[in-house]
Amino acid sequence: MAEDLLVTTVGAVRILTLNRPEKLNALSPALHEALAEALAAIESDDAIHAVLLTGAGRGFCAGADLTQNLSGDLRDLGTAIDKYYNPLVRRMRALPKPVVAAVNGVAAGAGANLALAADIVIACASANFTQAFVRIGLMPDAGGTFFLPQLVGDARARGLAMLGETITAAEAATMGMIWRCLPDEGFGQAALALVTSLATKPTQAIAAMKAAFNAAATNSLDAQLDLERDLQRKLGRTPDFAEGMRAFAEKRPARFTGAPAPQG
Ligand code: T3D
Repeated sequence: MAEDLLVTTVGAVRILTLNRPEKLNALSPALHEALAEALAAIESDDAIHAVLLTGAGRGFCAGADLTQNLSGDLRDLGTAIDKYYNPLVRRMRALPKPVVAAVNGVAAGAGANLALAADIVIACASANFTQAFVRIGLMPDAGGTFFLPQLVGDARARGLAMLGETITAAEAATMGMIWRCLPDEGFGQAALALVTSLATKPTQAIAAMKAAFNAAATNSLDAQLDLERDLQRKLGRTPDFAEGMRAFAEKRPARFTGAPAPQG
């Protein structure tokens, strides 16, 4: 049987490919468990600087597997959310490395919100997004009611959630839901190029940005200014900052290593 999640490494990039194409990569318990294991491995691997999340076949992810999830103890949807969806979103947001979602096809329900939990979302022109929950009597989960208003504003978030309409990747980009809509042709290579470029950037700075953007959702301006000061102070002590300054003075591109600041 094919693995539900394909895990490959290209340089400092870990590629996670949801691999249940016959079900548009719907999230089964086994796929959730594979994702949790893969993200835990990335957390503890200093050689991995960036993550690419994508789907096999014509879909990105059709959300919860409606043929598997709704049985046994998972009939209580809160149990499934506690066990799988919330840890997944928390893990992606807390990971001190950038996650790029390359949406290669339909992203529906929790599949759409899984993409939105990434740091940067790109989608090919033929991809689309739908908050499909309302069609089956549910509400957005996997962080949808948090991410959507932040990204597209309250009016559009409510429209998307309550109407459950499908929007194209181009519309998603226009309304600020995703970073960019790219042509279908060469999408895989473009996604890899983007994440490879992210992997060469100063890892500690990217991690600090991620922490700051996460905190901004709930911080006051005062608290956020203090956080920026504290994080920048730490970055000022990293070898990557020293390298960035040297490279500037020498008029050459910086070669970052991602090494942490020396202790003390
Ligand atoms: O249970 C919990 O864990 C709680 C958490 C819930 C979170 C959620 O995500 S709820 C929302 C779940 N997702 C959906 O409601 C979307 C269901 N799928 C669709 O509406 C449509 O499939 C799509 C709009 C995504 C795509 O439509 P289309 O016409 O391009 O493809 P299709 O023909 O509908 O699907 C292709 C196959 O994938 C088909 O199988 P078949 O008939 O060829 O054997 C279809 O049944 C299967 N498939 C699609 N989505 C799912 C799925 N199988 C299982 N689960 C799915 N979510």
